[in-house]
Amino acid sequence: MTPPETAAASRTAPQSNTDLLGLYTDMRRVRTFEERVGELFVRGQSAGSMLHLSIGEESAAVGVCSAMRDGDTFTTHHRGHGIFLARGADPNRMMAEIAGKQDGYCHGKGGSMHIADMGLGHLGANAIVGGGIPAVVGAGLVAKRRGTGAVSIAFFGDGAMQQGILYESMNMAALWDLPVMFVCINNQYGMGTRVDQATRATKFEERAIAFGLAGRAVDGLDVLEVREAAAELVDGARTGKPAFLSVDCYRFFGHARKDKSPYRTEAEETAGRKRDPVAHARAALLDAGTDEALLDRIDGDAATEMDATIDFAVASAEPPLSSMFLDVYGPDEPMPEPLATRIDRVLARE
Ligand SMILES: Cc1ncc(C[n+]2csc(CCOP(=O)(O)OP(=O)(O)O)c2C)c(N)n1
Ligand SMILES: [Mg+2]
Repeated sequence: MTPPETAAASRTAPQSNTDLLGLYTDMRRVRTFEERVGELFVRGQSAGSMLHLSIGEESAAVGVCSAMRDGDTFTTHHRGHGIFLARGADPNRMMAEIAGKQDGYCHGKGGSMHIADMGLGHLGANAIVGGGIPAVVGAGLVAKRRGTGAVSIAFFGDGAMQQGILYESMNMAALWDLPVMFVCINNQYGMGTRVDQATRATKFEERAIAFGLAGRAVDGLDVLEVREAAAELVDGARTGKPAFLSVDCYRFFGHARKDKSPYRTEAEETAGRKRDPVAHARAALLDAGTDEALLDRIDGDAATEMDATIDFAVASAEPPLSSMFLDVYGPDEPMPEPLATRIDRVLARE
């Protein structure tokens, strides 16, 4: 086995964690972060009421992101905290964003579902199902024309498999040989609709192959399997062979925090939650002789790190009202007149 990586090392360079211990560390950080997001919600400190946790889907985020490199870009769907974290996001700034605070990635104006950061290649989370997909085609076209060698990856859920924009995007990516990859995180549900109630054709990779892409499906229980397939497909995409990967997993909890999943049986949920990629990696590490105390330390480090994100987010200031229109319009757009000034002007006219 390769030498153990520390949690600190994984924070600065998560994409270099090719060994199972590194992948486990990153998955544990994602899991713990999401648990803390749930806590922030229960405390009434999150901005808005819609929070979508990626618990159960950590192997998709960490496995795929471990195959990306600096300069690559990506978009996510509404369940994208884990993906951004796996790409190296600062969890404090993420939690502050989810709390709608000034220190967040978008100064609290994006919130959970609209986090973006060009510095880390995050072109934006998107609350519209399939909405983030076409942006990676544009990013792939730019990368190809400029010869940057970058790949652009769209992460989305199984619900987006029924959206027309995906097929327009896959067609164009294939036609123009773009360095683009499409990653479907198939957590078996789109809100309360099970995937086999949404479509007859559940072998999603076959649809991508029909459009001329390299298409694979993997079991998200095993992060190494995800990583291996992702590495091969990302490498291919980098040389102009666009790709599609479907990662099979289970959404452990409701669609959003208020959804108690009345449409699922307890037996189904119990069986689904046994498909736990974090527990699976831990068991594999123990089987391979990894010291349990080391794993406990990794878990403890993640808990300490993510506990602190709540304190950070709560202590962060609200964005001032005067900043309402900042970062919202393009740099060349004229700033709209503040509402208060407009009201004063209208009242003064009467
Ligand atoms: C175009 C569009 N239609 C409907 C919705 C409402 N909606 C929000 S999330 C969601 C389900 C998405 O399921 P999936 O893509 O599988 O992602 P998951 O929530 O499972 O991660 C729906 C229908 C939306 N946001 N956008
Ligand atoms: Mg889904």
